[in-house]
Amino acid sequence: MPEISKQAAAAGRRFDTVLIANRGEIAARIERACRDLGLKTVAICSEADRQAPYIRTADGFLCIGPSAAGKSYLNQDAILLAARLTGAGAIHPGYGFLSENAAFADAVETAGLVFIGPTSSSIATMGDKIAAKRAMMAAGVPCVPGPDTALPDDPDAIERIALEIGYPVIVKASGGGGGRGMRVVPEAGQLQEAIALTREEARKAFGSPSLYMEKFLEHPRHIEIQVLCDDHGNAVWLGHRDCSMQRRHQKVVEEAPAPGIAPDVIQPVGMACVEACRQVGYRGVGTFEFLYENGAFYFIEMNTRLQVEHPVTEMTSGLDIVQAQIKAAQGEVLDLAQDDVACEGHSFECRINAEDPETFLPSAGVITHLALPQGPDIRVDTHIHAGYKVSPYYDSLIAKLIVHAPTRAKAMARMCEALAGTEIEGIATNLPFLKALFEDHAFARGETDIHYLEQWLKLRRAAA
Ligand code: MV4
Repeated sequence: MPEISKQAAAAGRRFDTVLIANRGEIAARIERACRDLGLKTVAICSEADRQAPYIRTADGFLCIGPSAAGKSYLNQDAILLAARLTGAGAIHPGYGFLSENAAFADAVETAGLVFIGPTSSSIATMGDKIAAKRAMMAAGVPCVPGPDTALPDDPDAIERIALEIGYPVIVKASGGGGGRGMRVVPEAGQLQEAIALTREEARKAFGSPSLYMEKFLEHPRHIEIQVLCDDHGNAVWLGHRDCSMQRRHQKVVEEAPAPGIAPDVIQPVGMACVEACRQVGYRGVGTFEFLYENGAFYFIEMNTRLQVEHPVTEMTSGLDIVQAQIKAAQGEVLDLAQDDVACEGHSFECRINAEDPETFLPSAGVITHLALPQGPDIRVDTHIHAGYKVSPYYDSLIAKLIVHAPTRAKAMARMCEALAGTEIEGIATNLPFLKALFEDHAFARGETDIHYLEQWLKLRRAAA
């Protein structure tokens, strides 16, 4: 694009007020980033969230509907109307809710507002897992063995693809992701039934029967690469995170960097991610998810949103990822080259959930007593306070405890301190379980994979 029209395009993306289309800790986090950038904020809320602290501290707020998310945080028309009524020029979707909804991003831009995220077409491409894989293979990002095309209908042709990959294979819905719509096939005898079942599920859940097939990796770690891009072809990667500590596809502990990965192993993968961003014209922040097994990386999905665990990367990189995301949405040129990115030390994040530590059932109610840890290199991202009422309507994340230290061992010790300094009464939380996990020796040695936490919980239950 010639320089003049580039500037014109950028000018068209300026805004001075951001509507925050989310709730909880991330609404508070986004509000902070806007304030730091000198932008005004409009908070929206459901009836259940009227008393939340970030509602009071925003420059304006609007209650847009009842407690059920479907009638408030997922109500696109209500959010667009709220933006119009309050004069907001941009909408930040946070994570979850409408953050990866291509139709919403399109509706926001069609209404003449800025969607703080990538283009609707980037969201749609990455939401279609086959299209995403094809784009990644084209850019030289290492992918899991298997075709980057949809499975044919012919059972014999499907069988040949599985044989070529080699059992065990995994069948995934193109419209799925995050653990939804997939099935492991250990051997040929179970292939056709698995295809039929997954196809039907995909048709119902995602409105498309399109499936693809990959080699099933049995003991991988989940490692992801954070990228940051502008609208002018500039892109950088901000290091990597290990998110293997998860239960039922819900991450519990994240860390940066991923332990035990040599710089010369991760470096080409990071560069390939950056190249992929340039090729697809990606804008803003994004995350490339990989499985890592026996020293090799395999791309599985790209997340086109700001992620829950972005703080561990902020701690190691020293960058404010949310501010950078907003500036990219404004059409600003990235003020950072790859050589300027220097990740230092080690960071952990614990997700504190309002849930029963044994049964994991959500726990709602009033927080009667709260003490949060503080000190250098301890960060708490939260919206809760003593007297806050935890609602049963939304996910159970109530706070994120984040620490930073020069080494992984020191960061673990600091997290133990931070957990010891956290007191939450009135509702059940997973604090006892997080404390026990940070005493675990295999975790301390970095010897984990995506199945570790669930096995650890099983053993713990058996011992109790
Ligand atoms: C896989 C896999 C093994 N092999 N793909 C689950 C969530 C979705 N993002 C992809 N997932 C997986 N894909 C192949 N070829 C294992 C998983 C998987 C997983 C991945 C990341 C984190 C946790 C997980 C838990 C179970 C299964």
